[in-house]
Formats: sequence, C-alpha cells, structure tokens
Amino acid sequence: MTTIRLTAAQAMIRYLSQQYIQLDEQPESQPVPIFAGAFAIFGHGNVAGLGEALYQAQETFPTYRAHNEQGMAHAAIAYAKSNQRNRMMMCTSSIGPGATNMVTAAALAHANRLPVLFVPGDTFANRKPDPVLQQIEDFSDPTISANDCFKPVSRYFDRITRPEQLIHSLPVAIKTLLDSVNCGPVTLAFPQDIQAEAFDYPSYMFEKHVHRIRRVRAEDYELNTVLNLLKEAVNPLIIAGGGVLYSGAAPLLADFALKHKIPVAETQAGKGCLPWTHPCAVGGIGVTGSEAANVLASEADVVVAIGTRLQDFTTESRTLLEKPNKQLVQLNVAEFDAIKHSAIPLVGDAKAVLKQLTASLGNWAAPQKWFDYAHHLDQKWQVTYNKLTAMNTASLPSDAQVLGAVKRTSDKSDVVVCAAGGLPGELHKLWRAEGPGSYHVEYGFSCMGYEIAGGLGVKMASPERDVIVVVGDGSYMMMNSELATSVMLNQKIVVVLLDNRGFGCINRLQQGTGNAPFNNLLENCAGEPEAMQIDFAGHARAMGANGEKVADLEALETALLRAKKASKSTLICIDTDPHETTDNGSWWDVAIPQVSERDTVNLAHAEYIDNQAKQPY
Ligand SMILES: Cc1ncc(C[n+]2csc(CCOP(=O)(O)OP(=O)(O)O)c2C)c(N)n1
Ligand SMILES: [Mg+2]
Repeated sequence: MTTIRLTAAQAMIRYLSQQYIQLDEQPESQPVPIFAGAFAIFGHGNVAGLGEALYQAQETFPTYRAHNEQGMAHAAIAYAKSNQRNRMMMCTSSIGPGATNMVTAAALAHANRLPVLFVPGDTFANRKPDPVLQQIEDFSDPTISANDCFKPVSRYFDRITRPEQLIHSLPVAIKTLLDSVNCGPVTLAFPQDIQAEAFDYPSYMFEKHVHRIRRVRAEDYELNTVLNLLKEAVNPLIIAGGGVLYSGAAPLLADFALKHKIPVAETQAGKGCLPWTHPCAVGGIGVTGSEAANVLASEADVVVAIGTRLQDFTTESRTLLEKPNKQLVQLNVAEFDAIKHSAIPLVGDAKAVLKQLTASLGNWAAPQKWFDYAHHLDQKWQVTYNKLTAMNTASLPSDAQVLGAVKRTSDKSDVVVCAAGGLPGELHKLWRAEGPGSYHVEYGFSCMGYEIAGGLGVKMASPERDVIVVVGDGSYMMMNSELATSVMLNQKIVVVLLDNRGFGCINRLQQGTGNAPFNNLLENCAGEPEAMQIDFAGHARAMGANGEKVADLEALETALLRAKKASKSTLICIDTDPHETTDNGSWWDVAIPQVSERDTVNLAHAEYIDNQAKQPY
C-alpha cells in the first residue's frame, strides 16, 4: 500500500477537497466539489496546524476570514441552504471562545437540518502544557473541553485524538453531511497537537470521490394506503416544507399539484416551492400564514404534508390540522417526522415518491369545486395583500408597507433573506416568492443575528442574484459584523433595516399575553433610552458599505434602485411603526401565568385555557 506522509490537518483538507457530488440534473461528467472552502478565524488552537494546511490548499480549498465565528457559521449555513444541502463549507475556530461562538450556529443548523462542518481547535491531546489559554478545565473529567458543547447540536461528533482516526471519521462525517435523513452539523474537534502531527496516510484516501444523494422510494404498502386515501379525497391540501426544496422536487410538485388539482400551502422553509402566480399556490400556512391557506387547512379532508417538521408555527400549536374527519399524511424521508401528529406515514424522498404517486394516480384530480374555492380564497388574499402593502407616505410605515416597496423595486431573480423579529411573519404572509431560491428565511431557530451573515452566504452561493436582507434594528444590533466581510469579499448584499426602536414583535407578544410593555421597545427600558439614537447608515458606512437613511417609502424605492446598481454592499435604514402588524387571527401557544396581580394577565389566561382546549391532548 502506498502512503503519503502528511500532518493530520493537511490530510483533512486534502481529503475534503477530493469530495465531489454528482447533482441529480447535472451530466454525469460534471461532478462539483462538495466544499466551497473554509471560513476561518485563527487563534493558537488552529493557526499553526490547520492554518498551514489551509494555506497550502488555497487553490482548491479557499479560506475566507470573517469577523465573528457565529457569523461565519451563519454564512456557511446559508450557503448550504442555498445549495439545497448539496454543497457546503467548513468553519474552523480556535479553542474556547471561538469554538463556543459557533455553538449557537451549530444549534441553528441542527434545527434546520443543514450541513456544515465545524472544526474547532481543541486543547492538547497530550495534555503536556495544561491548562492552556482558553481551556475550561473540568475538575473531575479531563476529557471534557469547551467543544463538548457541540455534542447535543451535532449530528456527528468526534474528537480527533490520533491522526489515524481521520481515516475512519472523515468518511462518516461526509456521509452524515449528505444524508437526507440525518443531515446536520458535523463537529470534528481537533486538538492542536494532533493537527500538527504527521502520519503515513494511505494514498487511496485522497483519490477523488464522487457522492450522490440517495433518493429513497416509498414501500408499496405505504404508497397504496395514501393512493386510496387521495382517490377518495374531496378537499385535499398539500403542505410543502423545506424538504421539497432540498430534494429538488419543487418543479415536480408544481406539475403534480396542477395535474391532480391540489392546492399547495407552504411552510416558512418551503416557501418558494411554487411561484406565487402558480394556479395551485395558496401562500404560507399557520401562525404566520395567509388566510387562504389556513381556511383551506381547516376545511381539508386529506392533508399531505411533504418534507416538513410540522413545528408549532405551521400547525398553530397543533390546533390547525387536528380537527376530526381530517386525515394527515406525512411524506418525509425521515421516519422521525413521518410519524409525528399520529400521521399516516409515507417514508421516502419527496422527488422519488411524488413520481411514484403521480404514476399511480393517473388522471385522477380533486373535485373542480374545491380547486375553484381555493383559487377564490387566494384571489381574496391577493386583495388583502394589495391593501396591506400599498404605498403610504402619510405616516410611519408598517413592516408590510416596507416589504411592498421592496417587492416593487426588486427583480424576479432576487433573494430575500431574513430570520427573526416581526419580519419573518410578514414575509411568510406577504412576500410574493418567485420560485425556488427566491425566499430564504431561517425560521427553524429564528436566530437574531443570522440575517446579514446569512445574506453573505446566500450571495456566495448565488452570485448572479441580488440578495436583499431585511432586518430589524434589534437583530442588526445583535450581529452585523459580516457586513464588513461582504465588503471585503466583494460579495454585494443590499440590507434594508427597519428601525422601530426595539423588539417590536416581542413587545406585541408581551401585550398579547396581558402583560405590560416592558424591556422590549427602547422607550420601556431602564436607563436613558432617549440617549440612544443609533445612526445605522453611518455605522454601515464605517464598515465600508454604502449607507443611507430614507424618510419614507418613496425614498426607499429610489434608494433601493440605487443600491441594486451599486457595486458594493448598501444598507438603507427606514423608521417603522412598532405596533402595526398583520394579524391573521391564528393562535400560538405561549404559556400565560396562572395567577397574576394584573387583571389583563388573568383575562389572557382565561382565554388561553379556551385555546388550549382546541389542542388534541
Ligand atoms: C438570538 C435571539 N435572541 C432572542 C430572540 C427572541 N426574539 C425574537 S424577535 C426579538 C426582537 C427582534 O427585534 P428586531 O430585530 O428589532 O425586530 P422587530 O421585532 O422589531 O420586528 C427577540 C428578542 C431570538 N429570536 N434570537
Ligand atoms: Mg425592531
């Protein structure tokens, strides 16, 4: 057996750069590299070992420096999501704070089932210089380091304490990152002495390896159950989740829905599966959904949920889909999801199983009356859309009106990016998505601070598209440093910052639970909130981006057109109304105190009990 002598870090990078993927629709001859490279912030835990290996590999495995480890991981996650989980990035940090800074992002990737390879440096495996800088020192267990925080938020975790462990661990890491069922973050904690240690690795390890995603077909017995159910269905509805996009099934779903006349509602992760103009599209579903989709969901007799985790926002905390006489089918590659809500499971890949279903359904279609009804509800919702997003120059604009202005000035190919605050709800209801890839909202973890870094990752994945990040003042303050990275890397993004002076959505939630406004909007905070007048546009300019503040929606539209033409990242700030929001009357289970000195809380609790009664158990 021929061998090659490399440090463990060199071996890792050489191996990663030889991993390719054959995409479904791509000609056999054109596999693409799985890794677009690494985001890295160096410290003593990775600068010498991994740093040297990355330096050598720049041609095939480029390294990008960011400003915050959480931010760079957000960018890597957004990159993977934009690539339907087929392509991804590695993130490496030093030990200690650099590593733990990435843990929140690992949790985000875990919740969203998105692949990212975390390689935090770790304390010395030989323990000779212990305790080293940034070592946490567990008194009773010397095998514990800060990196153990990654364990509950990694789909695969290993600590490389011998160079030869990589021979086994790297293939498992890649398998996990590409596994449709178990997809999520992989952490390979890498002690700094091991990174630098040399070993005679077998040469075969570094041969080009082309991977494919396994498209699991459904078992006949599950398929037949669902086929019989669908053929009897009078009012069927499809709920499309992120899994539809990851499986590359969106075009197939568009044809399937049209052929069989089934309306399609979308979750946050699934939004954009169908362009909003598709005859079967009825918009977002659930707490943040459109009235059309929610009415259809409550009246449907058969609901086929495809590629969705059915989290509480989708199901209105398990009150939307649990009505009597309603049958719920869960088409999902993961059995874990397929059996949720006591659903009828249909386990398999969305694309593969939709093909099987349509082949057997033949010319069957749902009753025209139901299809026309769905279309009528959608048209009604479009009228509401027009009203809510119309131009307003008279008073402080609402989030919906800002989104209307952004949409009017954007192109069909643009991507809108968001994550937390009041905006995801408004976007899910009101953004007219133009198809797969046009809507990028991280709402599995709803992590404040994802937006700008996420926008950078989306841009790196889709350089031909304009990326428009919409972000609240709160989220911007939590993390904005990757705006500078976007300037440095010449990855232009457009940021629209909606300044409503505080945590608007939580303030509304607080009052919705009978509580007093407290500690959310700046005006209700301790200290001297009036003294805090943040010049967001100036702040963006200080980081090298363009920045301007606009007075109203008209000015926002002209500024957006300017920003789209500009060569570098631009932030546009606009003041907005913190109280105005689009209420669709749905319920979200947020626990309300059973006893309180406030009458309004007691009243809210009584109402809460009524709503809880609608939950199945
Ligand atoms: C990291 C993180 N911390 C806290 C929260 C809880 N949270 C959700 S939205 C929000 C306020 C967001 O404020 P802003 O970005 O200004 O948006 P707005 O609510 O004003 O629309 C908070 C505190 C969160 N989602 N993520
Ligand atoms: Mg705000």
